[in-house]
Amino acid sequence: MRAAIGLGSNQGDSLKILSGALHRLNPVARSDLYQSTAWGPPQPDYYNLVAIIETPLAPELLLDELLTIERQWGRVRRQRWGPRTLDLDILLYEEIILTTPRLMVPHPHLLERNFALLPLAKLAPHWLHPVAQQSLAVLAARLNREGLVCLGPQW
Ligand code: A4P
Ligand code: MG
Repeated sequence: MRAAIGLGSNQGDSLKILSGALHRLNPVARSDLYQSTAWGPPQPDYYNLVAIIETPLAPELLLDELLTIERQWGRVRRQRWGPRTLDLDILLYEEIILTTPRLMVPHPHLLERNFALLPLAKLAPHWLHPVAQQSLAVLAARLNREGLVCLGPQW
């Protein structure tokens, strides 16, 4: 199954942490690295990128795997939308719509976050957002690039 994972970090050695997480995810495709103004309470800028993975895991089990990777990098959950060493979000999972107490897919903020949607739309422009019923390319064209700086492929 194909899933899109958003990676973010704004604490600790972010580039090393993201590179380590990427290694664990073993993606079939990955975006450039971006620096982006924080969304939520005032906090340092984030480093963000997006990865597409092929996984045999069902969405809930994939979430467990992502939480394990987050913990491995010292993630401590405090404030909602607050600073973090590593944040891994399931942005899309095939064209599935899923809402459980632990998991919402597509990610509820994907369409408003340029640091998630723009890199993902570049990797997979024809992927259909199952709620919006439009391709990522069409949806990304609506967003501006405010606060978003592309740092290139990095590793
Ligand atoms: N959860 C539900 N749906 C999902 C999903 N699709 N993917 C649940 C992953 N997790 C999902 O997550 C809390 C719980 O959400 C998870 O345990 C899972 O059961 P969390 O990462 O601790 O999130 P949070 O901080 O409490 O809130 P939220 O809404 O999940 O935060 P986000 O959306 O992860 O946002 N600004 C920039 N520029 N770049 C960023 O990457 N990230 C955040 C965090 C805030 N501002 C940012 C960035
Ligand atoms: Mg999260």
